[in-house]
Amino acid sequence: FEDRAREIIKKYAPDAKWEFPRDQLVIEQTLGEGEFGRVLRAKAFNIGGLQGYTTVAVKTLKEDARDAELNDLLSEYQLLKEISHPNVISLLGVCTSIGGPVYLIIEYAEYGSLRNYLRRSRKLLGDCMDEAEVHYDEPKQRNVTPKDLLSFGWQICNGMAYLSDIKLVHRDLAARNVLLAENKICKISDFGLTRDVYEDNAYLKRSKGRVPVKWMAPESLADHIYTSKSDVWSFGILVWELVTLGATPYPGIAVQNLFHLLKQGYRMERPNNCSPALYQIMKSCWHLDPEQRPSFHELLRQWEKLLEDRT
Ligand code: ACK
Repeated sequence: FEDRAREIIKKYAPDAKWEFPRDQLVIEQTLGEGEFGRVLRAKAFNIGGLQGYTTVAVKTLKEDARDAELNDLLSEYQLLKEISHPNVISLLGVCTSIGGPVYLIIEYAEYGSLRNYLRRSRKLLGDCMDEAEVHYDEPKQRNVTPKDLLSFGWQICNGMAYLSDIKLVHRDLAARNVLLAENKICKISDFGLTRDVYEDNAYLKRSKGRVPVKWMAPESLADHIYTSKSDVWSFGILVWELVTLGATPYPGIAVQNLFHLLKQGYRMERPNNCSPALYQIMKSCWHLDPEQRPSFHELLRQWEKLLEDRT
């Protein structure tokens, strides 16, 4: 694998601008693991113009990863080099030199994935009604308000509007692929071609890789067509995840039946405590005809109206 890996790495011409010295990176712990990939927390010394040690996240491969996964990691690197937006995760550096594994160094998001954040806050809010009994691991986590949820939706929409402007189709927009950084800033992450599974079973195993069926537009399911309008469909599902504090979409429905149900016009109903205006936005993302769905820029305007109406 080492020799082949070198060949693959060479293809992605080393880019001195992004190369970071391995000896200035101190790995601290594993944040998450998939079948072939691993996300680590580390401290990087003098990275990206920042003085001293900065906490960063490092994406790398596990020992038994194959060429395909290395290709994916390096394609993600190529994509991230071109991207710069406050609501999209940013690349800080890369280690591709001989003498160690390939490391993709990205911004660290202190609250982790939005899905896990939402689910943690649900426990704090609902399951235990007696405040005194709640043990807060993370005091800053405490107050997730309806205003936060609206802010998350707006930020994600903002990041997606940028990605659609630069003609980048995400293909896997979901709360598990949005990270929450300091000051509750949403960062869209994990775009690329195929991706690894981390801890949840949202992906249906298929010969061509794994498919996040419940987030996918009908045209993606049927014909593998991916556009910014199929990302809009997934955004609608993500809004549903926000409102339900990280529930799994289409509860009780088997993924095998979903396509037919959608074709027949079935859509998820309005969740409890979701305003009719917000439900309207979600539903508009779930038009069978991609052309009829709003663009991310249109969604952004609608979202801003929603925010204005609240104040
Ligand atoms: O919810 P989590 O703790 O946040 O679990 C997942 C896990 O790694 C696998 O994806 C976490 N993770 C991924 N990227 C980052 C990052 N840039 N900063 C902090 N945590 C991250 C994610």
